[in-house]
Amino acid sequence: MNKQLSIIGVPMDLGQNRRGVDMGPSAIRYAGVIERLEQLKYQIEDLGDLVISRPTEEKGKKDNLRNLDEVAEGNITLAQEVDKIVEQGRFPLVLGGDHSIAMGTLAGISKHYENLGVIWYDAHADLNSGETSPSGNIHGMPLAVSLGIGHEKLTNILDYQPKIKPENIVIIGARSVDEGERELIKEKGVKVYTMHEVDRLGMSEVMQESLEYLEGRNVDGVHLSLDLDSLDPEEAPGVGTPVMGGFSYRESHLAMEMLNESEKITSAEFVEVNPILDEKNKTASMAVGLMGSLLGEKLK
Ligand code: Z70
Ligand code: MN
Ligand code: MN
Ligand code: MN
Repeated sequence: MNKQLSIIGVPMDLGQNRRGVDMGPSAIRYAGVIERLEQLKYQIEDLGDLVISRPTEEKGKKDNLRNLDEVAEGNITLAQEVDKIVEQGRFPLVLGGDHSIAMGTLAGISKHYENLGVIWYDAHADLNSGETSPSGNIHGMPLAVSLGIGHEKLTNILDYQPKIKPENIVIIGARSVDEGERELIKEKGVKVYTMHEVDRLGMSEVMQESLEYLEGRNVDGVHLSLDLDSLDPEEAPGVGTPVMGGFSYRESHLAMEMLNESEKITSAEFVEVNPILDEKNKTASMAVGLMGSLLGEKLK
């Protein structure tokens, strides 16, 4: 693992319509992320939180894209910062914020790779566009946008597209997928382990297969995009969009440990922590626990 790590917080909540997820970076910091990773001998550069424009009222939903201009603007800023981090040979760790920020993160990272792989650990597929979205929430669109599908203001962040190839993606934990997303998954051949498949195979097998799959694709880096709503809301209630039947903290730990052992992960983001809906900051604490495992915490 690259021991030079840069942390950046993105207080973005305009990609959906429940306030509070903009406080995610503060909650994760409060849960001790820096101290936790310092113990693992990382040399940490804390870049603080980005300034995200914060309209207090909705800025319209033209083309079924809520707050399009503000979300695009914030993601361009994030993309530029992440670009610099990777340029300097450092590992970017991005703290969300709603999942719309994955568009900016991937834009900044993928420039530096020929064939980036992505693990999308989420209850959702985030493969909507303005045309297919039931909500108009851009946090349900970042994976499609990264494939070059969606509004030009989003797909063309940092002036190139697409950011990733559909066959270089593995979605793990999907259990709430919209009709348009289902069609796109089929059409593009995106690899998906639904919750049903994780239950049948077990997390260990799913992670092993996922890593082998990406290796077979000859990826030259793997980005982990982890939406905390992948976890069960009984355990992690502090998320914007709770969906019953999620992962346990324990099996998610196993997933993170296996990713660490693979030595394939080159960047990561943890998103959708909403402290307003949380209980005693436990969702943010779980995020920090999972980061610890991903980045090499071991019991022996
Ligand atoms: C739904 C939509 C979503 C995250 C919810 C939900 C999408 N598919 N994504 N929470 N992170 O509105 O597009
Ligand atoms: Mn998501
Ligand atoms: Mn989700
Ligand atoms: Mn959400």
